[in-house]
Amino acid sequence: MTMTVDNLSQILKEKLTSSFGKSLEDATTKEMFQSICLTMKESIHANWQMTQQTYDEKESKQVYYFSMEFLLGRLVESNLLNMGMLNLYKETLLSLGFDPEDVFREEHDAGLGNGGLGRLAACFLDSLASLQLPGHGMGIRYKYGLFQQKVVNGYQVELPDNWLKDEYMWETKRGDKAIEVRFGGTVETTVDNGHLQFHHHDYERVLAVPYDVPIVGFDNNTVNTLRLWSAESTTNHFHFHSSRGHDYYHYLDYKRSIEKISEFLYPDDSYYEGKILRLKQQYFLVSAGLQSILHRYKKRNKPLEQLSEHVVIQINDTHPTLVVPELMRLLMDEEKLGWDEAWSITQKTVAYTNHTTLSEALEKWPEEMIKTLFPRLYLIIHEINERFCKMLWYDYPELREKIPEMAILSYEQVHMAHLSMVGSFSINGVAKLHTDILKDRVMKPFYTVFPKRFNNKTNGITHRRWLLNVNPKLTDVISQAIGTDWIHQPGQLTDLIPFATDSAFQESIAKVKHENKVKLANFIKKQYDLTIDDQSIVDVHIKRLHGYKRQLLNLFHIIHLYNRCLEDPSLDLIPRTFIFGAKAAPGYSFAKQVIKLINAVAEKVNNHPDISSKIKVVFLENYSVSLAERIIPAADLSEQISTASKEASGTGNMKLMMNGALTIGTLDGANVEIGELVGTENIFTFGLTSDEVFHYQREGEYRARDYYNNDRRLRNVMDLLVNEHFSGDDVEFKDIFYSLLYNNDEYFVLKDFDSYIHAQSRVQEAYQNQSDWLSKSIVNIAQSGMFSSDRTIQEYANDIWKIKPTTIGNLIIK
Ligand code: NBG
Repeated sequence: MTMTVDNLSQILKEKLTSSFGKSLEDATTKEMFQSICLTMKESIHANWQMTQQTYDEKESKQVYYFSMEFLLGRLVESNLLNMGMLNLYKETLLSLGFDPEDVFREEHDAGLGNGGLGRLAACFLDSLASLQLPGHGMGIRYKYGLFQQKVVNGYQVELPDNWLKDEYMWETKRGDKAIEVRFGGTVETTVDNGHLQFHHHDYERVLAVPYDVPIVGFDNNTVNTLRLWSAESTTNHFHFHSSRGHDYYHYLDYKRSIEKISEFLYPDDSYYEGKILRLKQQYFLVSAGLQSILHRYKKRNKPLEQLSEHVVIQINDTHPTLVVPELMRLLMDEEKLGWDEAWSITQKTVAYTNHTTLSEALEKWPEEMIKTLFPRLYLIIHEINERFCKMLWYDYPELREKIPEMAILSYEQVHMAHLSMVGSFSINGVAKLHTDILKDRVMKPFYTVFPKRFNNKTNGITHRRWLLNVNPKLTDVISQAIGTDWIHQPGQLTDLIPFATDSAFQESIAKVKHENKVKLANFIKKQYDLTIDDQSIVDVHIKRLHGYKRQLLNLFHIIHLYNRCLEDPSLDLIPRTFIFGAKAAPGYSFAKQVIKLINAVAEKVNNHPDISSKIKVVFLENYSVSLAERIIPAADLSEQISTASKEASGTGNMKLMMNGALTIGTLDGANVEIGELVGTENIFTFGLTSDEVFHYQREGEYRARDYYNNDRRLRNVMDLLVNEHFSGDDVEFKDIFYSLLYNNDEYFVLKDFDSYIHAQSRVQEAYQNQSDWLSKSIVNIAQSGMFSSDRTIQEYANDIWKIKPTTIGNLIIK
């Protein structure tokens, strides 16, 4: 039966009555939203069950993607799209008198991630299901996701993200699958029949309860699982002594201490904060996840020796590194395997993805902390380290002096990246340049020892969400030109190349971009009562706020333009709207000052009688997946201006390109590959190369002060930071000023300023020739298929995971 608007209307009306006792006329948008989800879940859950059953019957090899972050955003539209029902639902809602956008916005973003790393995990889940691959997520069900950002008086203020306030419609609690995770205690060693036995005593028990979220594949019946663990307590293990009245309060304290484990997401992006609670979260995910995997595997009645033929565990950065010692523990202490067998299984099952080379992001946990929290794992890590160092000593005499820097345990710290590399069969970076930097520099000695383990998997984004969902008009224009095959095979977007110079096609692309700009302008007007010019160049810098991402460099260009306008009021500038969206980690004061500075500059520029018609600066608060979805379709220019070598890949660069924005960027991360594909004439590259950055860092011959002294434009920009121009006093921005002049500008903002200003003039020049600009934009869209996460996931599947699609039978009742 094919569903029609009439059928669906009927179903939704019945749902409103049966679930909320409401008629259509009385229903709120929230109730309508919930009714939609309940209706969708009927077919999703049927396919979900079918998928799991098929995987078991066919004994398909399963991938588990362990990640501390899954930045899902909203799921309603993407699920409807993947189910092939988006248009039907939209039409039905309209016919029932509801605005589909309002209804969909009732869903609270699932913000269980900080930025690129978490959003990548979410894109990967979408691609796994869409490629019919048996791959699932393992994560934490944080009660509070990434904080909500408010801007008050130009400053960032953080508010808790209470995303579970209303029921989360997509999750299903699986109380029957709860698992015990143990913390602390002591380990007693005994010898039994010549074998060492380890007995764990006096530990604290935490109950890990899984909440499963279905991951719906595109136009197939596959529904995979994202399993999110929640820490709960039970009264079972708490000793109530009825004679003492304080027990009840003790119990409440105990309960709170346990629930804290999954209470909130740490708000740091590319930064490691050595907090005990964070380490507990990591082990909580790892132990619960592994136990549930082994439990399921055992139902297949296969020997543990074959685990790696049935299961592969991909760890998303080093956060879940404890899978290595924890799997060893489970195999040895619970399953009674010997060290060598357990080690061979572990090494063949675990694969590691590195997402950063920034030293401040590399996890190094104090040995003492590990020893106290996980006494048994500590012994195992110790043994792994001993064996690894011995192996180096005997097999790699040329590396002997490097042993201290390669060891897993050194200087009383546990080096998580080292443990990951030693304990896994695959080590991958996330863009070509990044992988080369790992091999040639950051992980060089490990590359010497394990050359075959290293490989590259350039990141990707799901084109379903980031093109089909967010930009339906562009999707239609593309399909009218080249048909719809590209939707299943995004690589075929290259069929658009001949259309780059087709004036009719250019016109339709221009029309879509303009409509998207109008939509964004309306949003900004409504939200901030600020008028932006829908004919202006929309210049977008959206990502976490971080020194290396150089929002400051962008701002210096803006201030420079402002200065030029002040000097020459008749200056010919194509109007530009500079849009920023960025959250700063709450403890990162430099980043917070930059936010204040952006807002201070915005205040000045937007209120200047002559300049505000040429330049507008907008800081959109609470940057999130949903906000990105509003901004990206309207963008003309994509700011990807990190200090070369610092951005492992970037994924916003791919989303913006796919929506027709041109990149202004350094030769960093995946920008390099974008540039190779579109050609130098279709991207604005500038600045130091990564080799040059390494050179200056090594030789120490960069003197930021010289650039300040010798470049009048820079001086004119920077002096405004400390002379009360943008703030009531001269100290507000002095830390920024000092970091550049006295701390020698760690991120080479001053060094790259001139080259950036030139690249920006090239942008303005290029935009003047609209036909030319549109042709560049079309080439970018045409080449973006390479950055679909379907391509990335296919590479993981072929090269690392060795898995094939499993077709799920047709059961869906549409
Ligand atoms: C981030 C990098 C980005 C990259 C994403 C996804 C961390 C630790 N790393 O450049 O900074 O795109 O990972 O790979 O968050």
